[in-house]
Amino acid sequence: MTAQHTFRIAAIPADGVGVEVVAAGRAVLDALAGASNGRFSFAWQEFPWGADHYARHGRMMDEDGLDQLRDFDAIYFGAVGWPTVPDHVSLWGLRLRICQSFDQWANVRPVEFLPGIQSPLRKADTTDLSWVVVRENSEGEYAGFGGRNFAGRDDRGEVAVQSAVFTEVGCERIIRFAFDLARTRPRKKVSSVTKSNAQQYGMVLWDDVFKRVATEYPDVETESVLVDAMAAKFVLRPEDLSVVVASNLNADILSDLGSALAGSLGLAASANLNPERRFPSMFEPVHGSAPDIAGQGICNPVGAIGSAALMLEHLGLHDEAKAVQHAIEVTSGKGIRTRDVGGTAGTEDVTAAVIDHLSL
Ligand code: GGG
Repeated sequence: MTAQHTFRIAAIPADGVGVEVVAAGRAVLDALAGASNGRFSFAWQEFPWGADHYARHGRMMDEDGLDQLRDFDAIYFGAVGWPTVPDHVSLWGLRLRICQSFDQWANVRPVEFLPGIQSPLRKADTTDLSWVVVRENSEGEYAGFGGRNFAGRDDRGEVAVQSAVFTEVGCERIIRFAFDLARTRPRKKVSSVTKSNAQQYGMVLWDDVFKRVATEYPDVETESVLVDAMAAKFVLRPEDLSVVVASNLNADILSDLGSALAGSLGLAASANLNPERRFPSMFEPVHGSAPDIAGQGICNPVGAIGSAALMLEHLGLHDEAKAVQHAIEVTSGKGIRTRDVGGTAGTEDVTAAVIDHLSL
């Protein structure tokens, strides 16, 4: 990085608690920049897209929104979804449009257990647990192929078809990504998850590619597990996990389970990566817009702040990323927690505590 580097970041708070948690993450990043003695800064541009934009313009983002985003160093996203817009319209109109158009094919979702936070797992100490769910983020069950109103053969009423698409290239790149990630972790292991006993085409292709790629990584342990068995394993043998790679839908479900086991969905961070860096990558908490608690100042900002740490890693600010993660751990260890994880602190209290505990 050259001296006084300015990173151009597009902020898309979008809906509900997305607005509060993006403000929290920005405050942490701006505090870091302020303490960097001019070494780096963030030039933010905020995009007011989401359900309100839909109400005014009939679309979740500007028509040329992708062009507006293309040249940013990264995108920092909040959450999408609001009761006034059908969920499939808001999701496809914003989050998925960005992920798929910018070929952010690797969605990395760490499952981290923080000090002082009660896990529903029946283990005396969970702070030694840590695994990463790698979600295929460009195809599979989210390929968007299908339709409604097919004529049924008998008296079953309307018929809808939703096709999953698995390509050899798509499977291979995400599986290789998982193996490369496993090599950077203390436990070098990849668990591949499918439902290939029932999904006999796409997921058998995935299994075949997994077996082939595994031969190139003899130093990495492997297992192939059906998704139902993997859900049980998350609960019963989480210490046996390191990198879990799965299709778009299966990984989405498993990562929610993982973050609930770690204490709350509000804790989980994620990175939607375009590993080739042809397009900007996007960083966002795993959680959605939580309309039931939006605007009350009580939502958990940790998932969004952790996502800001993942963004710092991506931008090459490795020490700063570690500092943010450390500050999150100190804050939760000191009992400064929102109510979803048993505390009484508000969103801004937790954010201020993380900023106070940043040490570089
Ligand atoms: N910050 C993540 C988010 O907004 N998620 C909303 C959602 O409904 N996601 C479903 C999905 O992407 O599969």
